[in-house]
Amino acid sequence: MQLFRKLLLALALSCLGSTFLSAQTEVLVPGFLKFEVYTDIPGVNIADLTSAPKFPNAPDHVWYATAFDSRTVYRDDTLTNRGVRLSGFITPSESGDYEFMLRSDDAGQLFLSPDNNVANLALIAEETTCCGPFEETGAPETSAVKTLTAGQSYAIRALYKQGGGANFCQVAWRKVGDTNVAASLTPMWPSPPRPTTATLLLGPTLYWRSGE
Ligand SMILES: [Ca+2]
Repeated sequence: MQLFRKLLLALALSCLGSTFLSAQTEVLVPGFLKFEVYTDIPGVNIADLTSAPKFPNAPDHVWYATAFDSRTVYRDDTLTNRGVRLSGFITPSESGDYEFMLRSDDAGQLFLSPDNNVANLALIAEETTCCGPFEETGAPETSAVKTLTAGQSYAIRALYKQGGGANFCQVAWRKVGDTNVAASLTPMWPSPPRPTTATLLLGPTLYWRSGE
């Protein structure tokens, strides 16, 4: 019984400690991207989102996406007039040269940092109108080749603006030499990969950091 009480106390302290730490320090949660929603903003352009007074520090909702795919949060097209910021980090399991592809409805932008510092995020791909599949090399929706190192974390971020109709933002990646056509790629998924999708074998780790 004494051992049981000790275990309870240890658990309680652990919970208290976690609560305290979560308010005081950054917490990394593997497998998720932070999904910040800014509602009641008309328009279909990224500037409609970024010029809104509530952006970026006062989102109306904060959710967590389980892939680089807004469909893991918004599973249909019923919601309108909102912008979303997806933020996190990727940690590739294989060093190499990669391209990143963005598709969104409506406009979207994709940013990548050369390191884990969000201050170094830079625009690497852009959808200025909407929709369409993942595009091949050279399209504005597809980044230039980015050389990544296994085990290193890189800050990554996407913005998209939904006016009406279809509502999604998805990001895929492809290692140079991979012969899969861009349009066949599926959105990035955290490891362990889904077993039926060959393009997921690269095994990214997606995660978010609180306070960003
Ligand atoms: Ca739309």
